[in-house]
Amino acid sequence: MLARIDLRGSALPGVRELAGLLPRAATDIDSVLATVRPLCEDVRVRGAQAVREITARLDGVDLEDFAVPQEAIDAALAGIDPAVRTALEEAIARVRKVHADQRRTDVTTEVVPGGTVTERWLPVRRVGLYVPGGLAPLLSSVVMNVVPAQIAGVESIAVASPPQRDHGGLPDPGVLAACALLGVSEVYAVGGAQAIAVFGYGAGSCEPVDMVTGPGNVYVTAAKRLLRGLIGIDSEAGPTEVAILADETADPVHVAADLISQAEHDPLAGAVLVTDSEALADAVLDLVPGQVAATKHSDRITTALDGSQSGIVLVDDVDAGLRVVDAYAAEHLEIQTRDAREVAMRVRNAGAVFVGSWSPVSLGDYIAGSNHVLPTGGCARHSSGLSVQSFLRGIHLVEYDEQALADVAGHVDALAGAEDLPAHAAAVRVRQRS
Ligand code: HSO
Ligand code: ZN
Repeated sequence: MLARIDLRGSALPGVRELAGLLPRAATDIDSVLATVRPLCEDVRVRGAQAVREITARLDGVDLEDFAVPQEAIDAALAGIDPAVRTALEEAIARVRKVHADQRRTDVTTEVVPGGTVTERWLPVRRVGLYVPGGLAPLLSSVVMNVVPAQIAGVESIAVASPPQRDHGGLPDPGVLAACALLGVSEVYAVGGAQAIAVFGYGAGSCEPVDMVTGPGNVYVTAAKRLLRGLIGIDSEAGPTEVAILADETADPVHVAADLISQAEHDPLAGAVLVTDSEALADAVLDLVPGQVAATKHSDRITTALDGSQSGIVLVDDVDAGLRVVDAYAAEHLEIQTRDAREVAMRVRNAGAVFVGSWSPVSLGDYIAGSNHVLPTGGCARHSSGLSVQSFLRGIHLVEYDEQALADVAGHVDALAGAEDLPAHAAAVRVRQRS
């Protein structure tokens, strides 16, 4: 349970080498491409009939039409536990509040008198949002995908989620209820790689989309990789992970609970504690077995915590800990140290940072207002979580008048000459009055 990795006593290696020493799941998307490619191709060629056959084979349900009727969406909302409905409404309100502040305004820059460049921000027209079924029906993921798309101004939003055998082949009722609360009425009962193919190529009543977002298993991710280019994707999501940077001021009960909460997602989930306190490491190791035994999904949690993607990393001090968590670039990073905010402000790489004792990851998963679709597998070194920006494209509008063009023609000549592209220069020169 939670292997120890001791990095104390000598200088830490460089970032890449350090990252290699840290526990992390290796997901091999390439190995499933060979399975996923013919499946996507089948959906492209045979459309709805292929979807029906694949769904029967993989999900064990035979659906004449994988489009979810509006009555089923309405019924799911009517049947939802009132406490869940109220919580979802509050989550939607908070996520909307944060994401509303991400709106971009068009900016015009006067480069020279008579020469301007305007950056316009335009939404993607149509997006497909994937909501996994799998080990848990992530109704909160509906909120995290739909809200930023709506605020960006996406005009057409479709949701796909796997059909559930025990719900008459419909997606999970909580997922449908969340769609209803968000005003999304185009929902498909299709999961896995075939869902991404339906979005990419169109099938049945589902028109092709321009972009797909949302996490999924390795098959979903492989399909996103295959169709990228034809459609935009948010990211290739891997198993979820949390890193906690903690010192001796952290409460080991909290630390253990937070490691376990992410491990609950997936046997491949990663939970990593980075600490300069041997006493904290020992206390957490003492507490984890009891907390795991007391919770429902102890089997997959145990697998995740035992796995080579989880562990406790001992470092000399918080500065060294910061180097470690930056090298790891966690999807979720908790800072449970003295002066947590000051430490958090020094973090460079993380999908989201949870500061101090009262901001656990699961708060952000549901209702902090932040987005929970975040870069995994070290992608936080170069990518951001899902946001309004994810659904916008910036388009430059270039507007020069005759004089402004004439003033810069000599520079175009010089650069076009250097690139041996004289026709480029000529396109400016023919406009000049001699
Ligand atoms: N921790 C997950 C999101 C989630 N948790 C949804 C519960 N429901 C990935 O960020
Ligand atoms: Zn979670």
